[in-house]
Parts: sequence; C-alpha cells; structure tokens
Amino acid sequence: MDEIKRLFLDTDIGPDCDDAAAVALSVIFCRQFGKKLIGVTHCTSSPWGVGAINAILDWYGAKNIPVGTMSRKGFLDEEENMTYNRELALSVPAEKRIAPDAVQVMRKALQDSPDGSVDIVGIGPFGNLADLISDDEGRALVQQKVRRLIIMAGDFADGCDEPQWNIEMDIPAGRKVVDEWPGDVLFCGYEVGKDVIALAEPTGLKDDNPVRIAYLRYRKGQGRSSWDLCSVQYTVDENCPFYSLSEPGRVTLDDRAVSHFTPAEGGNHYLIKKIVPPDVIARFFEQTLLQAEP
Ligand SMILES: [Ca+2]
Repeated sequence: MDEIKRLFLDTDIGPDCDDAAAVALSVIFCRQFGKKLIGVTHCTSSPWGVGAINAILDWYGAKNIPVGTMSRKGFLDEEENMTYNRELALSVPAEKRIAPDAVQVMRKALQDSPDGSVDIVGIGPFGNLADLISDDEGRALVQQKVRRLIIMAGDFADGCDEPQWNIEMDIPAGRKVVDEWPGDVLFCGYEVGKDVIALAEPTGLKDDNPVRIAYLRYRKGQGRSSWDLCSVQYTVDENCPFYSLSEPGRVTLDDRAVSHFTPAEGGNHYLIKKIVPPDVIARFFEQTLLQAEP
C-alpha cells in the first residue's frame, strides 16, 4: 500500500488548549488529504474529555467517529485541568459525554483496518498507548495494522535537561512506549511546536467555535504554542514543506526521564524537525481553522 489512508488520535484534551485545535485539524486535514479519521481516544481520567472531543468533532462536521476514554481513575482530573473542557462538554448532549474504554476502541479500529494502513498520533501522556501494547495480542495487532506512531514527546533542543511533560506525567507508560513500541516512532519534540504561537485574539473564528473557546479560556487571548498541531499536521500531510525527518536512530529516556536521541543505522526512531519560520506555520494553522468553519 503506497499511501496511508487512516488516522487514529489519542489526546489529553483539557490540561492544555493546543489539543482542541489539534482535534479540529485532524478532521480538517483528513478531509483535505483524503484520509479517514478512524477514532479519537482521551488519555486522562477527566470526566469532560469525551464531551470536549465530541463538541469539536461535531462543530467541524465529523460524523460517527468512534471515541474512547481512559478507564483508569484519578489521572490528571484535578480542577486545574478543566479550564475549558467542562464548558465544551456541557455544550453537547449527555450521551456524547460518555464513551467506552480507550484501548477497546483502539483495538476495534485497528482490527477493522487493512494491514499497515493506520498512523497513530499521540499528543498526551502515554497510558492508553502503553496499555495497547501491554500484551502479546495488542503488540501483534500494532505490528500488523500500524504503519507508524507519531508522538508529541521528548525535548531534543540542545542542552535540554528536563523531562518533557507528556512523559513526566506517567513515566512508566512513557518508557514503555519509547522502549517497546513494535514499529517506527516519530518524535515531534517540545522544541518543534514551542515557538509556533497560534490563535491569539483576534482570531476571526466564530464566537461559538469550541477551539476559540478553549484558547480564550486557557490563554485569555494570548495564543499558545502548537506542539499538538504540528504533530497532527506532520502525520496527515507527510510531504508538508514545513518539516523534515531526521536520520534513523534511537530515543532513550535517562534515569530522570530526560529524552536523548542517538543516530543509529536501522533504528526505528526519528525526529521531526521544523524547517520554516514558526510564524509561517502558526498563520497556516489559523487560516486552516478559519477557512474550514461551517
Ligand atoms: Ca496534549
């Protein structure tokens, strides 16, 4: 199969606002590039993640996308992680605020897909993805159906000495995915989206656009880094001129979970690199979200 036609998104929508735009861009880019969004899962225990995802899918006209949520309790569900997702969730009917277990939804979506046809993009902590490969059956399913995993994870800027947030929040899960994922993993590190500041007011987006509401509530109109948006864009538009891919290698997490990349022939890890000025990408995201408004 030459071109990948399917996308699966795993998001922690709530703790930061860039997930809201990334969910919308998943819908828009898949439409533009003739790909199919086959599922969206939520990777925290917040009761409002599913509703927030559905509010954005509905608003941008995505129909019948399977949604799942983490079954684990007590993970990133504190009040500080609810600056906008509760409001978005309460805008959809109650039945759209609940969903089955994320890993079950992932497995079903993969089982129903042709071999090697799915790209998974992970833009939150890695509990769901670690659970997906926690047994032989899950690992075999990933090997059979998934072409590659793209994750917003790590920080590969020179001199970085801190663990990146998506890994730091659940280090065992992050280690499992980095060390054991059975296939190619592309890392969209913290340094890629950090200075791509998008969606400062005025955005031109409609008042009831849930992406605009998320950014307004979380950032009070100041705009936000585009970590998750860059990850989704690279995944869907593989020839996007904004990015290039490193040589193969291995990412390792040291004893403090700080990420390190070492080039290695035959390695299954790659770094996504940004090769145009950040403002070019930010304005492109804003225009894309605006032009796709219903
Ligand atoms: Ca995220």
